[in-house]
Amino acid sequence: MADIDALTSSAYAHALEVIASVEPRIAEATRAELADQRGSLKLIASENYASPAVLLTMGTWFSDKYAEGTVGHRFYAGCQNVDTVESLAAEHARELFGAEYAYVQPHSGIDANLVAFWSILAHRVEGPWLEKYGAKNVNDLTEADWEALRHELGNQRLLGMSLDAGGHLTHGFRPNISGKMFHQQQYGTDPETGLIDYDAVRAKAREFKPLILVAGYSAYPRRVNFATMREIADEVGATLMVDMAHFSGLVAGKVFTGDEDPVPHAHIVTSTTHKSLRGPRGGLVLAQEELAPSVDRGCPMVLGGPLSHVMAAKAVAFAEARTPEFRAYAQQVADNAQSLAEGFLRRGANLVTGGTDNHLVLLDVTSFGLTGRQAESALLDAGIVTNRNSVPADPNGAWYTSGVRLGTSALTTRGFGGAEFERVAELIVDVLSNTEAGTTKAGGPSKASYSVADGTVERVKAASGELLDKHPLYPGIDLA
Ligand code: DSN
Repeated sequence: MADIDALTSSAYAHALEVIASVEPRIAEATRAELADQRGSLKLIASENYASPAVLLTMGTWFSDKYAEGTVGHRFYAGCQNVDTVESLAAEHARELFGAEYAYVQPHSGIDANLVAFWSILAHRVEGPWLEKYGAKNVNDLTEADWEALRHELGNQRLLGMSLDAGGHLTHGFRPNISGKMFHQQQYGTDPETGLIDYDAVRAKAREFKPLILVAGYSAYPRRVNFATMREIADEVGATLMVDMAHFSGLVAGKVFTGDEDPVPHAHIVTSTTHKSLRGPRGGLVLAQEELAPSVDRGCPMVLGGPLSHVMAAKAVAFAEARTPEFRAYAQQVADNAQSLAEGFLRRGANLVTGGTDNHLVLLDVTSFGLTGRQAESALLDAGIVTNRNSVPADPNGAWYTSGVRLGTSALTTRGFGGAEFERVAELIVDVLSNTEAGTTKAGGPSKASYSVADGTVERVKAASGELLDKHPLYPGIDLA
């Protein structure tokens, strides 16, 4: 059996030499990035560490091939090997998630959502319209009919979770294209519990009658009942679209099953592939059979040419996610989030919804007298990488915010368990309780400046260094 660590180490050492022969500063920045990632506590809930096999798959000549279209139906010649890659990635995705159809071309989560929006519009609005006019495609319509169809396509409704309740920008947030291309309304969470109130979602859906009901989140620390969401969608004639970008690893790893697994319940499911799923950066759409023909038009309808090297890496990552080891990993991600939350609660910190049952924790930092921005910066000084995040009805808005979002996917990949996450909570509370908000030049309270008490950064860095040394990142890669 080959020594995979030795091969990986040698592959990267040689690759960096080749890069340095052309642009040494890029080779240097690449080395520095590995050192930074190795030396910090990465708690950004949307990040992870892909395996060397996934990373290496992205660095090949598949990058050089154009392949617009779909498997066996390309706008370019010579796509036989891309067809192999795309078919394999789609097959793995279908089997991993038990989906009827998988589309692996989206370059990102936002692209995946755009493909889903357009495929729903094509299926629900454009298709019936063309049928009414006996037309095969829009080129067969008169100019006046085309104008009317465009009006109809641009006049549809979308109901999604609001950004400050934990939804994503692309779920109808007004400044995002999704909030401009649809008439949108948003559902929030219960002001007391911070949880989704399904009766309130139902009431809003009955009143608003959306074409698309979007479920899923990027900063909601709880599970969602997708069976109930589907009931609501069916009741009002909506298409249920679930964006599982954040928790697709927990779906793949069978932590979320039954009503918590979106795939059997939603008409269409979108995801990224690099968050809890631990693959390359990219997007994915899973759909029920009836939507497959319109999803298949994603490129060139919405997307540029597929990134064949990334589709290849998706195939490798999906193969990894089908193993028992990945299931154990996914369960550990959820268990570790519990340990992190309990560590905070034991120290009197406030968590949105009072805890978690997925991979993320949303810490409300107002009790420390800080904004999210101050907390994020102070933590970074101490080598703890997080991102500030709004809390529901956030008084500090989306820029300064009142929260910090923390996820367990990346450090679980490094091998952190419950005891380590309990210690991480202790270190974060140590930093925040030793940080003071600053003042503006005019002497008023600042939302950005802060000061950390002497000795805190050194103390916390030393403690986190011990944790990181016990669980090295990419131990097989030695670039010395
Ligand atoms: N940037 C991703 C996140 O952090 O959740 C979503 O777009």
